Amino acid sequence: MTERAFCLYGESLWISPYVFSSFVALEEKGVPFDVVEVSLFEGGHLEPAYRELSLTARVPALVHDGFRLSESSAIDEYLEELLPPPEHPRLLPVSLQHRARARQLMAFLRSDLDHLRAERSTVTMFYRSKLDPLGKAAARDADKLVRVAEAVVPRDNGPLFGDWSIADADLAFMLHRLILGGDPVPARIVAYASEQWQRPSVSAYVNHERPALVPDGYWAYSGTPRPKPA
Ligand SMILES: N[C@@H](CCC(=O)N[C@@H](CS)C(=O)NCC(=O)O)C(=O)O
Repeated sequence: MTERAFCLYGESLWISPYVFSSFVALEEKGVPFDVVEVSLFEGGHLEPAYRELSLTARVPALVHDGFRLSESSAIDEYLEELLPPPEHPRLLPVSLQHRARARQLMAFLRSDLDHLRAERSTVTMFYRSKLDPLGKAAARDADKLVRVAEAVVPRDNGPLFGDWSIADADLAFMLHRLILGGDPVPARIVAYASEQWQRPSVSAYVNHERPALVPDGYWAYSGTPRPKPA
């Protein structure tokens, strides 16, 4: 299957915010790793072999020397503890309270803003589509996201906790749903998110080669249930 100690199971369009987070974590740690692309639209994640490997039958999943782990934030935390700072680059802030705040933000980004996620899906980020204006509920989510970002992004628009952390990558990803969609975002938050988008570990995922969409669009894959928006 893989020659390297770390193997990340991702999806084949390179549009998953969760695979993104774990990919960035591996890149930051500087360990060699393989990526296996699972086609969600062909139901690859529902195949017995993948269900055997992933507790949740979702991507990402990390396999490390035979140890299998699902859930992107658990993978991020596992890598941080397995390859701890200062010997290895840090994913989470030094201070206990900053670490708690980073986890707070990561949990929020994974559990809230469903309407925004639906109307500014990651397909719209990476396969530019014509977008309708945000509906009422999604606009409320957008306001909430911007309010949160304004509260946590420091005045100098630099990383959230002084030094970079994986929470910066996760927040920048969510903000780019709006930025790439042409939705209004305050200039200083755009400056923050754009700076994060340039980080080499982040841009390695963002600018990864992607396959063309089938002509009828993203949902035209036959025989598979429509997935939840990522
Ligand atoms: N909470 C999970 C979410 C993972 C997730 O929803 N992955 C999506 C792709 S973005 C997936 O595998 N969808 C297929 C499905 O749910 O059937 C994490 O953080 O890893």
